[in-house]
Order: sequence, then C-alpha cells, then structure tokens
Amino acid sequence: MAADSIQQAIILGNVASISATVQNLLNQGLAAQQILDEHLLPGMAVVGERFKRNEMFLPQVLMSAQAMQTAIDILKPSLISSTNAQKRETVIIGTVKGDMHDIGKNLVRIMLIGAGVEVVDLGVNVPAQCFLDAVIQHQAAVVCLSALLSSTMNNMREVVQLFRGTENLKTTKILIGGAPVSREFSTDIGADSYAPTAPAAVEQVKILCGL
Ligand code: B12
Repeated sequence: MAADSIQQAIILGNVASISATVQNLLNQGLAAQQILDEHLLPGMAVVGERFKRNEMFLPQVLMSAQAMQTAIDILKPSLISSTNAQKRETVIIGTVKGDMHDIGKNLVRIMLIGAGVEVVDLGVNVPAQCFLDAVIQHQAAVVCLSALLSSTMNNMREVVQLFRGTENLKTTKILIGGAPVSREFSTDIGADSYAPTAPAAVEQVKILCGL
C-alpha cells in the first residue's frame, strides 16, 4: 500500500490494515518521524475537520483514533531510538480532569522517552491532586499537562494553582499543551511554558530542566 493510503487508513479508521502498511513503509526505509508528520498527523487533521462539520461521528472518530494509536505503537521503537539519550530527569505527564484525549499526550511521552527523560504517565482524566502526589512520589522536575477541549483546558489552571499554593512545590515547572492551548493561556494561568508539538515539548522540557 502506498504512503498516501496511510492517511486514508486513519480517516477510514482501518485498524486492521494500518499495522502492515506502516511496517512496510518502515521496511522500505522511510523515517518514523516522516511517517508521523507527513501521513498520520495530516490524516488525523482531516478527521478533526470532518468531525467539526458533522461529516464524521464519534464511533468513526474513535476508530480513527484506534488506527492512529496502532500506528504510533509500531513507530514507537524508531521514534525513541531516533533521539539522543541525555541526563535522566523525571517528568510527570497526564491529560487533565474531564478530558479523555490521549493521542497527543502519548506522542509527547514517546518523544520525551526518546530524549532520555524518565516519564511517569498518569493517563487521562487526571485530577489536580494526582499530579501533585506523583511529583512528590517520583521527585519529578517537570509536570506536563495535556487538554484537547476548551472546557477542560480550564482545569489546567486548577493544577497550577494547587502547585503554586503548596509549600516546597511552588516552583515545580509546569509545561502545558494540546490543540486549544496557547502561549498566552500558559502565561495567563501561571504555567512555566507551552509547546505546540511533541518535538517542541522535548525542547521545552530540556530548557525547564536546565539541560
Ligand atoms: C480523536 C478525537 C477524539 C477521540 C479521542 C481518542 C483518544 N484516545 O484520544 C474521541 C472519539 C474519544 C473524542 C471524544 C470527544 N471529543 Co474529540 N477529537 C478527536 C480529534 C479528531 C483528534 C485529536 C487527536 O488525537 N489529534 C492528533 C494529536 C496528535 O494531536 P494533539 O492531541 O493536538 O497533540 C499534539 C499537540 O496538541 C501537542 N500536545 C498534546 N498534548 C500535549 C501536552 C503537552 C504538555 C505539550 C507540551 C504538547 C501537547 O503535541 C501533540 C503532538 O504534536 C480532535 C480534532 C482535532 N483537530 O484535534 C477532536 C476534538 C478535540 N474533540 C472534540 C470534542 C467536542 C469531543 C467530545 C466532547 C465529543 C462528544 N460530543 O462527546 C468528546 C470528549 C470526550 C472527553 N471527555 O474527552 C472537539 C473539541 C472542541 C473544543 N475546542 O472543545 C475537537 C477539536 C473536534 C472538533 N473539531 O470539534 N475525540
């Protein structure tokens, strides 16, 4: 199957075929990052547009998301080995309370691991207190918050306020991301930084850790 068919497999939510397609492209020597940037992410962008225009509905979007996650799982070893290992810092990552979106968050996690960072993934729908508990338990340097809904992005504020109001954790570095989030919003809620993509998230984590 040609590379463009990957995009179609994402749009159609073809979970059964996507593994072989992605594996074939890797075998042909295409870089994992290129498969992600040029085929998977544009496919997901089409899904988002069609969902917005009511041309696709939740069950179909869920199938597309499953196809995307299946493809990312196959690319994972290559994505991890394509970045250089550095000094190991621990980062806590999770999608904030009320939000079940995790594909972007998982990509950030994979790329951080590839950069040599120790990552503790709390999953989706994570209450503010859980981020705080995890930082204490793992002595983490940075917290990464993800949100994909304009309603749940406001729950990031709650997390930041909890950290800023807790003795010894006031200066914990907080990085935020996700489609509706911006640099302005990050400043507004008192987070330390924002990144629009997974590679940019790695850069920001390095800066926040002083690497
Ligand atoms: C897939 C999807 C779903 C799947 C999620 C499956 C899963 N396991 O994640 C399902 C079907 C479950 C779903 C459900 C819903 N969804 Co939805 N969904 C999407 C869709 C189509 C794609 C999201 C995605 O995975 N993109 C691909 C990834 C790679 O991109 P990304 O997440 O943006 O991540 C990148 C960056 O943002 C960044 N990043 C992400 N996280 C982080 C974190 C940090 C720290 C950093 C630095 C960077 C970073 O790096 C990533 C990689 O570069 C989007 C449309 C869109 N254009 O975003 C809608 C979308 C987000 N959903 C939407 C809606 C409305 C819903 C529902 C409310 C629908 C409903 N009526 O029930 C529910 C909400 C459920 C809930 N409580 O969370 C709206 C949100 C509108 C808004 N602004 O509030 C969108 C925008 C669709 C639309 N156009 O209307 N959804």
